[in-house]
Amino acid sequence: MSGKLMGASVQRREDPRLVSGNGRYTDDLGPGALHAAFVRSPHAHARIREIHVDDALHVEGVIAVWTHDDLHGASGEPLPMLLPHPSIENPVTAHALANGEVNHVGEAIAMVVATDRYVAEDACQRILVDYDVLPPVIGLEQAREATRLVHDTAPGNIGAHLVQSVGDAPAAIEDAPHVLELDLNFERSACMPMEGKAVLARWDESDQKLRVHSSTQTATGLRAALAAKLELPLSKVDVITPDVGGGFGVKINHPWPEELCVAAAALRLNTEVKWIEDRREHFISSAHERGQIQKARVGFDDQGHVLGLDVTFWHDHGAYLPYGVIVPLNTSVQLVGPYKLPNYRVEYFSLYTNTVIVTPYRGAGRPQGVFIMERSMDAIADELGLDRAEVRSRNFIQPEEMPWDVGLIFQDGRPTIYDSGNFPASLDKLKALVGWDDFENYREQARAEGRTVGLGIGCYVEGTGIGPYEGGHIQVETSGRVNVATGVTTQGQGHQTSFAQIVADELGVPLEDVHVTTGDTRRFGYSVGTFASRAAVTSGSAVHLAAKKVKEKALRIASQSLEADPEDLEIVDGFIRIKGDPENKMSLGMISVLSNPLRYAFDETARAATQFSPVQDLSKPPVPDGEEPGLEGKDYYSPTGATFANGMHAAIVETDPETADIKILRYCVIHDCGRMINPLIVEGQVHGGVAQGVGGALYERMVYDDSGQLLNASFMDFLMPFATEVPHVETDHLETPSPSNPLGIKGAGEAGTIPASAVIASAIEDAEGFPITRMPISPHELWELRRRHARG
Ligand code: MCN
Repeated sequence: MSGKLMGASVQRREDPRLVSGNGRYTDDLGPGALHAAFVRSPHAHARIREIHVDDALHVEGVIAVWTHDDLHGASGEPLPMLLPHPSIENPVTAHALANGEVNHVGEAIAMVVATDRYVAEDACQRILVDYDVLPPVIGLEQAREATRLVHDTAPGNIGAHLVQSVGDAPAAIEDAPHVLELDLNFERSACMPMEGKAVLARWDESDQKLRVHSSTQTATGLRAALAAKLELPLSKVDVITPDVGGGFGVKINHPWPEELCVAAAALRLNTEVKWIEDRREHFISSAHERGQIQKARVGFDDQGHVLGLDVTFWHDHGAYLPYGVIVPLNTSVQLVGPYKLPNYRVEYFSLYTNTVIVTPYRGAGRPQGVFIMERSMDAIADELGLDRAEVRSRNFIQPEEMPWDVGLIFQDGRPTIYDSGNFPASLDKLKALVGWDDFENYREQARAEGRTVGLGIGCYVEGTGIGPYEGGHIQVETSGRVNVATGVTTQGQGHQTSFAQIVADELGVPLEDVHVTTGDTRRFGYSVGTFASRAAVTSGSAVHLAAKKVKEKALRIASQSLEADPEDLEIVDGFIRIKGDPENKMSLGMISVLSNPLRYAFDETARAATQFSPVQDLSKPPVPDGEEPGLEGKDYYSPTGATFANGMHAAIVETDPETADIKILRYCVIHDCGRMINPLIVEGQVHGGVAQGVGGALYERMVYDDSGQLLNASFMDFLMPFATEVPHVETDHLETPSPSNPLGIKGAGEAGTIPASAVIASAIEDAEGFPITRMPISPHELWELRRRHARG
């Protein structure tokens, strides 16, 4: 690659359109569509005796009312388990519409299709459901007690259970000179994309085809699920993602009940139906995450080397288990971070509760795991009176020890092998950036001014870029326009810019000539989707490989036309020319013309191309024998394992002595995602991630009462950080390229979120002088902790 654009901080090309109100989201489409609304359970746990729909059917404008019994064939069966795993002992998934029982407030029971949403909502009010209300299981304490069960088929409320180990942690801890026990809990929270879930489905009777627009993160997955559930051939379903206002994990499809019901309605009613999730629905019927009770025992020597770590945690996965165990698996495997753990044992229980289901939310279990590891490091340092950065550094895996086998199985079923990273160098950079060695002076100064400040630190390693594959297709039009298609979807990550940079570099064309399409099954049918910070590694590599193919083909054709060896050719500014003879050149558009069997002189490029093939010979195009028509190429990239991005964060906080208000004064990030395609985009990703991490540390939690009602299901009550609460993020990079993919990339999309809670807890603890063991922490809770601590 010429490297001109790879690594350049190009402004995101999609932004002018999006920030000037010209984005097109699912709700902007289908102006004449019918609208769906859903009747949802007001109870956390109940049997359904009867559903009376007659009144609703008489409301003017109502076209259809469906309950479970109206979902025929496969669509009436339970929704699939997206990611099965051997640790799943008692799998239970929901039906699209409740089948005789409900297991959380908000579970869909009936669907109304009407001429507009108002009518549909009004009709929902006319549907009467008779319930036998059952006592619910709310929160992990009740789930663990298991005096009540969410599902009779899941004894102990256990969905999944796993023990993983390296060495012999209990024995190592037994023999260790120092042992600490820590409780390190995380409350339930959720990501809150600006746009909720959204689906618009249209059945085309003439083509016998279903076209679905969706704000999904996994277009091909949704297509496959809908085809299977609606018993249609795959080729009769198209899924298109228009602009999407954020996903953060909650828009990975299994499919969602509403998507299936709306698509089924479009098909059966031979029409177009739309459903746009409202905010309350997003709170009570989408997905949450983070809720875990975690216990750790750590044994260490006098120098602070960890000799053994034994962790048990309980994960709250809600009422059903459609997404498998990605979240607890990530906690258990990735809490190891940048450290050598000779003896490590982890056991998790993934438990059912009568609350909203869980999907992986940005970071996906890693923030909880990093909280365990990093709080342990701080506790060790405090116990031994050592510097907290020094303790970390004594336990680091060294760069020359890469690749490093952690000894555990990763979520993709392969061994967890760190491919690259230089943790000591990252720590040095972080210490310099935050002014680690000067902090005690700063603390003294602040103290003299009556201010209490603290410095916190957190490190993490994150497996990114998992397989099994992604692909890329590139086609050069005769005009020279380069069309790139890849199957991953985009929710705001800037793929239209970063993938265009990769292709433009490889083909030697201006960035403006390259146009990227994502998330449209009509353009690219084989894909896994956007999650787990995987698109840059997988799709990025695939479009790079496809561009290489196109370039090689272009050089072969140009070599014949220019009568020169391919090695003597170069591509500069979209023209292939003979090295040292810049006048002897042809554009990629001209090559595209030559490689088209029917090449009439429609336009300037085509006419210009005829100089290389003056005789119109319809029997054979003027390209080397065996070349397929068209200047295009397709390739796939299949990683051999995850690539491990990593980073270190530090924060300085100030806590108010009176009100216990917590203010982040500085937030510093050293980030290693290998070679950066676009540092500006990476920094944007890191900043957005830190904002979500700050939310998780200080504000965001789901508050359920004992009956399973979510008490803060609106933005009036669910606190998120405003721009005023998100600190300026000071970012610096360390690029240790991944040896496992052609461009040396590691993922970046979740990095900012992962260590934020650990770092902020570390800083508050440093300011206050007592342990912070639970996230999030509000000023009120800090104030209570102070009182408790003062009392001893
Ligand atoms: N990138 C880069 N150089 C690298 C790595 C990445 O320039 N070495 C760029 C990529 O080209 C891409 C962006 O950074 O433009 C993110 O790439 P990657 O880390 O591969 O993440 P994905 O594209 O797979 O996106 C998924 C990731 C996840 S898992 C969540 S959750 C998340 C996130 O992205 N959700 C987001 N970032 C988000 N950003 C927005 N605006 N909205 C969301 O919903």
